[in-house]
Amino acid sequence: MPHKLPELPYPYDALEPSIDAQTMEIHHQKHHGGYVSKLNAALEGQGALAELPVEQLLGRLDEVPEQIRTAVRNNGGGHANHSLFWPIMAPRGGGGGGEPTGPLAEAIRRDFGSFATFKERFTQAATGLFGSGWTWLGVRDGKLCVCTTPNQDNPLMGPKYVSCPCRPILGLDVWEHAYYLKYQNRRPDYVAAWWEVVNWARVGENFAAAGGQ
Ligand code: MN3
Repeated sequence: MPHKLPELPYPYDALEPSIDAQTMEIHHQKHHGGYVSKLNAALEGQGALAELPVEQLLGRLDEVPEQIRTAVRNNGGGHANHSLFWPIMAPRGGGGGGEPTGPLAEAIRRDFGSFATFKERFTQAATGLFGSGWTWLGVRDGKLCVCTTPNQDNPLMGPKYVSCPCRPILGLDVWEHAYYLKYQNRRPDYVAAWWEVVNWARVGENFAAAGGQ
């Protein structure tokens, strides 16, 4: 099986009270685990395609045979999205919350005016997204951008598949499975609590790896 469910970098209850332990466990084991096993099933017998790291696979969807392309798009996207999502969170007071520092903080000021303006735009995008999907902070043409994708689409899929082709460095899962047990229909409350567990050090590393400056 080429793709594996990554371990969480913290225990299931580490993000309480922003995200409850039961949601984290089901989300990681059942939802993310399901994407991984369905991706592996779709890629069976696909040779070199099956050996690609998932981020590269998403950038080469055109090369994926048509009969498995939707399965690879949905489940490969789900695997990549959640693999980015877990490490950009950390416990409150244990690396989570606060504001970014260093080059990322400077780039946010440059491209959005202030951290507060960025946070407001990202929050509006996340709460305004209809149905299931993701909100992203990404790097595109050397600039930061905020955008959304439906379903499990990932910005790395490129312009043929997504409206915001960029290198994502921060992602927020706004599928109901990410928050419904604790927040029910109150997505804005989930988004507000999520800011308290964003691991800005990790997002800064993603920014550097994406060539941001
Ligand atoms: Mn999810």
